[in-house]
Amino acid sequence: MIESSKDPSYIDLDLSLKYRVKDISLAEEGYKDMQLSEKEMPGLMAIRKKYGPEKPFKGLKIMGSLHMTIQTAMLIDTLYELGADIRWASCNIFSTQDHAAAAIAQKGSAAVFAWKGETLDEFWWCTEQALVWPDGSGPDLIVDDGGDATLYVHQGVKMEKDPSLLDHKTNSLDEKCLIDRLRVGFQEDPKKWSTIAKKIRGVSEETTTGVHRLYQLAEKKELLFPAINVNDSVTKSKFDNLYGCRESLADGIKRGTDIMIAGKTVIVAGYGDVGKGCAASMKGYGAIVWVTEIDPICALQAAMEGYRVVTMEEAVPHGDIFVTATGNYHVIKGEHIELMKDEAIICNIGHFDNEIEMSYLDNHPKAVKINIKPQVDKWVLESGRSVIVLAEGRLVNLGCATGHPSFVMSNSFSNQTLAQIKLAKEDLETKVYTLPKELDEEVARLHLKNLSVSLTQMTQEQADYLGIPINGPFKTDNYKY
Ligand code: NAD
Ligand code: 3DD
Repeated sequence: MIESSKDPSYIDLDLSLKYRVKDISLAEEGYKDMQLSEKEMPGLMAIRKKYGPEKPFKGLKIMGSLHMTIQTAMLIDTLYELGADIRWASCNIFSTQDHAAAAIAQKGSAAVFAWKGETLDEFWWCTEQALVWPDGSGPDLIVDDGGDATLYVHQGVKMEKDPSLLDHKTNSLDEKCLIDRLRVGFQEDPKKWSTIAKKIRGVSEETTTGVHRLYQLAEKKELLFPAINVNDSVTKSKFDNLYGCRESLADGIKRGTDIMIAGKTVIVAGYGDVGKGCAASMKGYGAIVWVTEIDPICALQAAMEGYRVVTMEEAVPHGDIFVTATGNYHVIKGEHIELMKDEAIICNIGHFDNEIEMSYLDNHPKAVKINIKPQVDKWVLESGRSVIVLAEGRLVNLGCATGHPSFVMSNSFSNQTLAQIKLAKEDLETKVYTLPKELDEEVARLHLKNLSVSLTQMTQEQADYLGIPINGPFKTDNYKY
């Protein structure tokens, strides 16, 4: 028997809304900030120039679930200029820049439902508002970051096939909010999500964790539509994840705490693309950087770069600042927190908020939370020692700062736009794709001029010697940092 009553925290869909943002009067500031980004986003500008006239998205609806920042506003305007009808939500409750959301809302380039500091109920309401058009139809294409929009559709279809799942009890508030919404949707239309899923041409996924979820769906033969793994374009993960975090991690920590990093011991959990950028950043500030890793190759890389590689257990008594960058679960547990120095700073830069066991603090009868300022909390433990937790364990660079700068996001979002064009134009099989090397190199070329790079042109003799075309595609393994 499916519970008929709506949970009191349930928020009704209102498809008559053109947008819901924190403060529409911030639009002017948003426009100015977007204008400043144009010069820093040469890839997007070039793509608007090249594909704008043909309007590849004409007649197509695009839903986005991606941090609603100034850089994302520039992506939205690019998709709009290429003809799309767009609805947008953020993929994180803290990552929206309210002036960016206001600018998009006022321009009308997308129906946007996003504001900084959403509750989880509001987050899932925004996601559904962005997934459903006023006539009740869904998107043709999805731009996803972390996979929550893809999850919404897949869980909807799953529960329509087996309605008993709507009575599933969970300790996860995130999951509960989603199930509550799916239950109401099912009662209104038991075919809602199956109908929406049938029309979806595909999704392009921005980040490592979202891509991981896609491959898991594909492995279980549960993927409902084609997917393009944007993260593994070299000009995305070896730039955004690496160089983006190299700049935006420090921004987040400093805006949150104003802490001096030099001389401190910083523990970076995970030495993948993001962890490499984080470690380099902290080293650049003069910190002593220790790394934790599970992968022997990444651990060896960290050691060869001069970082101490330790276990979290070895690190906890020494760390002043802890950064998780693993995409994994409970990498910093309650037992670790209890052994940390007084007023150690803990933050996460991975996509989801489960890298730090926040439930240990939230549920501990003797742990007291003192809010210092938005997204900065001091937790006083039973021992009397305290820890400072940033952005409630959610990604610190977007929760406490404004994320990566425009130039590196221009690389990521050029890939996103090219992926969306591929999904719009080609009827693909339902599996996970990556973009061809040629497109990766095209994205790189679009960004060289801004850095006054003079690219060397090979002679035909050299190309013949290497056995590759004179203007590429070039070797594919140069970038394994
Ligand atoms: P990655 O797979 O390249 O690196 C993750 C690393 O963590 C791997 O080397 C893995 O071996 C290691 N790891 C896994 N579990 C571990 C554990 N228990 N202890 C220590 N190390 C462990 O992934 P990535 O591209 O570096 O991304 C990491 C996370 O950051 C993902 O969730 C991704 O979605 C997210 N991300 C965030 C931003 C941002 O702006 N905040 C940008 C890009 C990616
Ligand atoms: N991400 C980081 N900075 C961002 C920004 N300024 N705008 C939008 C998204 C931003 C997150 C991305 O790095 C995303 O690609 C990811 O998480 O991988």
